[in-house]
Amino acid sequence: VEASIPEPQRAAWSRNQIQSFTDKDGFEKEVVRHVETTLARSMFNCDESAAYSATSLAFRDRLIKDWNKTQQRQTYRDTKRVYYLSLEFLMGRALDNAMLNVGLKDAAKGGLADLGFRIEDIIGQEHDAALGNGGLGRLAACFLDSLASLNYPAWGYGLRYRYGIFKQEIIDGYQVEVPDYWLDFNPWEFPRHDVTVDIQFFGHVSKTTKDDGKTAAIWEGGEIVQAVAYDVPIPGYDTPTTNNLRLWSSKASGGEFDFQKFNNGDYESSVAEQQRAETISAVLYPNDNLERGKELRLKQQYFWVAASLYDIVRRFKKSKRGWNEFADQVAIQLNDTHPTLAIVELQRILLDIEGLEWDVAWDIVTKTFGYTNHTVLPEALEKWPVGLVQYLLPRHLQIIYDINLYFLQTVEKAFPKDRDMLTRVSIIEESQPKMVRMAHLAIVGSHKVNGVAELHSDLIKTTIFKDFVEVYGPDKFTNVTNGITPRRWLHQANPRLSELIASKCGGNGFLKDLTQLNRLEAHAKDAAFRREWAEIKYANKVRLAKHIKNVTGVTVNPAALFDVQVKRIHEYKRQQLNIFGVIHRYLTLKGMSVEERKKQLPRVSVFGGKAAPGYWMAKQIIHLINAVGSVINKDEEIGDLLKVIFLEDYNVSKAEMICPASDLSEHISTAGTEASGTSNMKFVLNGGLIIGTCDGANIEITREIGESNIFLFGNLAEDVEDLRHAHNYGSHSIDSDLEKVFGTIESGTFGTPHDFSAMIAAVRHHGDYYLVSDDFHSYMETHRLVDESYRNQDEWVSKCITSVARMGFFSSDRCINEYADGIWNVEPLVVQE
Ligand code: 7GP
Repeated sequence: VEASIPEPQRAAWSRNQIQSFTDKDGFEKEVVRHVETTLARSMFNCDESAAYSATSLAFRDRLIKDWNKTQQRQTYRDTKRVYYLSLEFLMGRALDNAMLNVGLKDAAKGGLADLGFRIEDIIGQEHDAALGNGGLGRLAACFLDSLASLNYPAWGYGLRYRYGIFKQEIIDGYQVEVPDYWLDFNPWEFPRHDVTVDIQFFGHVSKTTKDDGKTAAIWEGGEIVQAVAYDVPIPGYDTPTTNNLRLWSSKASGGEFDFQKFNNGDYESSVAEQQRAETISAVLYPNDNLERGKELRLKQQYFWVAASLYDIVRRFKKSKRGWNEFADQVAIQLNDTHPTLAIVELQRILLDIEGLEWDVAWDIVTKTFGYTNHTVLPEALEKWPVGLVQYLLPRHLQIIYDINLYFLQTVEKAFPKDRDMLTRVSIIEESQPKMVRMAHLAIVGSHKVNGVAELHSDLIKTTIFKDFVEVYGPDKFTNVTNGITPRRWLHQANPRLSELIASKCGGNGFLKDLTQLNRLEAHAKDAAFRREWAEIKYANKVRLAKHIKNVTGVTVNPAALFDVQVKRIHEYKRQQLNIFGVIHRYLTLKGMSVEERKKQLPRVSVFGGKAAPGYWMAKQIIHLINAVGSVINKDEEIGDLLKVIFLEDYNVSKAEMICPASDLSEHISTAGTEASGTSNMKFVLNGGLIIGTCDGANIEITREIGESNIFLFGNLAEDVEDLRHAHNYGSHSIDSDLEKVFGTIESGTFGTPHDFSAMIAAVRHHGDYYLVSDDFHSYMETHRLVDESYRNQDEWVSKCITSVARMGFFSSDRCINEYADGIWNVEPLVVQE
C-alpha cells in the first residue's frame, strides 16, 4: 500500500530537493563527499579506482533525479509506452556517456584535474557492460540512447547476466576464453528488491469449469523461481529524459535457503536449489548468429519474458483502463525471435488469468507486438523441440498449438488445395522430433515484421518468409535500416573530430539532427580544413599505435594506411578472405626488388573479434591471422611495409578507440549474408573509407555517400545461389593467386600446415560456400585501387569529409523515429521545464 501524501507536502518536498551540481566546484564537493562517506575512504588514499567510483556516484545521483522525474511524468501523462525486449544490451561504459549526455564532462575534467587525476584514466577504470555478442546487442544499446534523447517513453527489458561475453586472451596465437565477472562494483544499477516476480516452470495443466459454465485451463505444480529487478538509468543527450533499462536477475523463491531442508540437516540440497535458480541469469550465451537449442537458454527466455510481461501488465492495470485500450498504451518490440514466448505469455495472461475470449485476446496480442529479424542465416533461426516446450511450459505449448490451428485454418481458406503451403508456414515443423519454429510464431503474433536494411528486408520477403507474404500480403513486412548513435560513436569516441565538425556546422546541433552534417560538404575542398581533419586522424592513429605497442609489443608506423576489420569472427564475414589477401600482399612484396619495394605504400592490417567458443573454424581463422602476423612482423625485408595485428578482446570501449583511427575498414561479407552491419556506419562517420561487398547497409551507404567514395567489389547477392550450385555440380577452379596463397600456407611458412588445412579445404573441396575464391580477384584489384587512391592524400581526405557530410541518414534517431511512426505509433513526451 502506498502512503497517500497531501499535495502541499509533496510540493514542499519537491521545492526543497537537494540541488544537483552544475559546475566544477559542485562536482568536486560531491566527489569528496562520496569518497569520504559512501566509500568510507579518505582523500589521502583516493586512488584512480576510488576516484572512478566517486565520480560515477556523483553522476549517478544526478541521473536518478532525472530518472525519477521522467518516470513520474510518464505515469502522470499516461501516454503510450514502448517496451524493447532484447536478450542482449551491449552497453559498454556508462560514465563517459553520462557526463556527455548531461553536458558536464568539462566540469568533471576540471574537477578531477584539481584532485590530481586525468579524466581519461578515470574513464578507463570502468569495466564494459558487455551483455551482448555483437551487432544485435549493440543496436539495442544505440536504440536506448536514441529513445531517451528523443524523449520517447520507453523501457528496455533484458537479463542481468552475472557473466557477460567472455574476455578473449590470445595465447600462442590461439583464443582462450576467460569469464567476464563484471559486477564487483557496478554503480550504474539499482537493485529493486521490492520488485520481484514469481516465475513458474514445469508442472501440468488441468481444466476447471467456471461459474458461467465455460472451461478454463489451470497451470499448476512445477517449480517457482524468483525474478528480481535491477534498474539502469539511460540518460538522453541534452534532455532531462532519463529512461529505464530493467534487467532481471534470478533467485530461489524460498529466500536464502529452503529452511525446511536446512533444518532437517539437508544443507547441501538446499544450497543446490538456490544455485540452480541463480543459474538462469548466470551467463550470456556466447554465440553470434547461431542458435544451439539448449534447455537453459529456453529457461532464460521464458524467465525474462514472463517477468517483463508481468511488469508491463501490472503498470497498465494501474491506469484502470479497459483491455480494449491495451494496444493503445503498450507497444512491444521483439529483438529477433529470442522473446517470442512473450506473444504466448500475453495470450495466456489475457485468456487464463484475465478471462478474455480467445479472439478478443488474440486481437490485442497481435496489435501489441512487432518483430525485427536480424539474419537470414539458417543456422541462426530458432527452433525448439516440442517435447522440451511441453516439459518446461506445458500450458504454453497448448496455446502455441491453438494459435497454429487457427492460423492454419485461415491459410487453408485462402489456399484451399495447397497442402504444401500449410506444411511450409506451420508454426510446428513436422520433423523428427517435432519443432516449434519461433520465427513463424513471431510473424503470426505480430502486426509488423521488419528487416534491418533494404536488401535484407527484400531478402526475407523473397526467401525465408516468402510464403508469409502470400498469406498476409506485403504490407505486414517493412524495412527499417539500422542506425548508430552519433553521441557515442562520434562525440564520445572522437571528441576532436566532433569539435571540428561543430565549428563548421554551427555548433553541436548535428548531434541531435545528424542531417546537419551536410553543412560540411562545402568544406571538403578547403585545404586548411582538410589539414585540420587529417591532423586529427593522424593523432587518433598515434593513439592506436601506442595501444598496439602496449598490448602486442609490435611497433607500427602511424603514417601507414591503417586497414581495419573488427567484428565477430565468422566465415560469412570472411576474415579468411582478408588474411588470404594479406598473405598475397606479402608474397607480392617479397617478390619485388628493393627499388620497387621503396615505392610501395606501408600498411597495417588490424584484426579484432571474438570467435564463439564452440566455433572451431572461426578459431582457426584467428590462429592463422596470428601466425601470419608473427612471421610478417619479424621480416626485416618487409619492415614497415606490412604489419599484421590481432587486437585481443575487441569490445565496445576498444571500438571507441579503433574506429576513429582507421583509414580503411573492411565489410566484406558474402553478398546477401550480412543483414545490415553497423560498424560500417561507425567507421565512415569517423572519417574512414570502406572496402566492402554489395551487402547489407553497404548498399545504402553507397547510395548516400556516392559510388566514388567507397570501394565495392565482389559478386552480387542475386548471383550467389547460381555460383554455389556451380561449385557443387559443375567444375570449380580456384583463383590462381589464391592457389599461390594456399601453397605458401601448405609449405609451412606460417607453422604446421595441418593447423590450417580445414580453412583451405572449405574453399577447395567443400564447395566454397562463402565464395572466397570467386571474389578473390576482384578483392585484390580493389585493394590496388585503394593504394592508388591513398597516394593522393588531398583527394582521399576530401572523400572522407564528403562521406561524413552525407552520413546523416545513419543516425539511430532517424531509425527510432521510423519505428515510432511506422510500427509503434508512439509520440515523444516533450518535457517543459
Ligand atoms: C546482426 C546482423 O548480423 C548484423 O548484420 C546487423 O547489423 C545486426 O544484427 C543488427 O541488426 N545479427 C546478430 O547479431 C544476430 O545474432 C541472430 O542475429 C539473431
